[in-house]
Amino acid sequence: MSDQVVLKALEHGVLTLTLNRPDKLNAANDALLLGLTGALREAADDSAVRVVVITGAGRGFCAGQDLGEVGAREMGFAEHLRHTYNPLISTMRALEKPVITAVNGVAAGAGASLALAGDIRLWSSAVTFIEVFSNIALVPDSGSTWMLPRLVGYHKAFELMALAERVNAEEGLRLGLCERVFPAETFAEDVRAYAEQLAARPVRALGLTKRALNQALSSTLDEALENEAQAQQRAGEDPEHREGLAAFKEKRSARFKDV
Ligand code: T3D
Repeated sequence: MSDQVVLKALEHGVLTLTLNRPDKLNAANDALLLGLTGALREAADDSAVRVVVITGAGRGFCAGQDLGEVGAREMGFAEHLRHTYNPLISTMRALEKPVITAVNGVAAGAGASLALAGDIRLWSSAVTFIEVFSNIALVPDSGSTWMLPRLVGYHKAFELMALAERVNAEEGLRLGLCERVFPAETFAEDVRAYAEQLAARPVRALGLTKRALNQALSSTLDEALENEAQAQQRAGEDPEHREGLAAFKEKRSARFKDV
């Protein structure tokens, strides 16, 4: 077993980042958080990376902050969040490439926030999702207060946070916390196939789409229309668009990976 807390593997345009502290359900220490953020920043500049997958080793996805480290550190909570979790979530949201959170098992606390922060959330049938913060009398962080009410509405978000209710995969799909649920037995293969399918799409256009959607979450309609115009100008000048048009005219599948 590697002693690296974040494992990296690049195959067929898919960079898989695996949280690797399985004995603690991948509870996050600073090395894991800073390592994951650093790997995402590197992925931004690496043209070989078309899609990023974040997943966990062992039976957990991420159990949130490593509680063994909280008492030992000198930083206050706010400073710690600004140093670790906040840059991680901001980097994921700003990365102009699709990020899949492949949630293989329990996702709790900041691990639940991380699970929600993907552009596409794929869950194993074995997932338990818990906004667990109130069990230790903390406040949801790492973007949960922003993301969860947008997905389920204010009232359900408050209930999930107040009671730290366990959400299983069936309920998570119903609530819109994930896009797909795959059987636990075939989860790794199903995620790989899904990610490779996504990597064959026009990923620069998808990056611009991601940016425009994120801008639109806090803009007026007129601002969104202008952002779309600027993004479309860039997409329209990209070789991906020429390949898409050529493929349409030649009645064949587009080969976006080649351009
Ligand atoms: O500035 C800041 O740092 C603030 C940021 C806060 C962000 C947060 O994420 S706060 C929330 C922190 N997380 C939690 O409170 C979750 C604590 N864990 C649990 O409630 C349960 O472990 C789970 C519900 C996640 C899973 O339960 P279960 O029964 O499937 O597993 P388990 O037996 O409890 O855990 C397995 C092992 O992982 C166990 O170790 P052991 O006894 O086998 O040696 C357990 O102690 C360890 N573990 C689980 N979660 C954490 C952890 N170790 C450290 N930190 C954890 N968060």
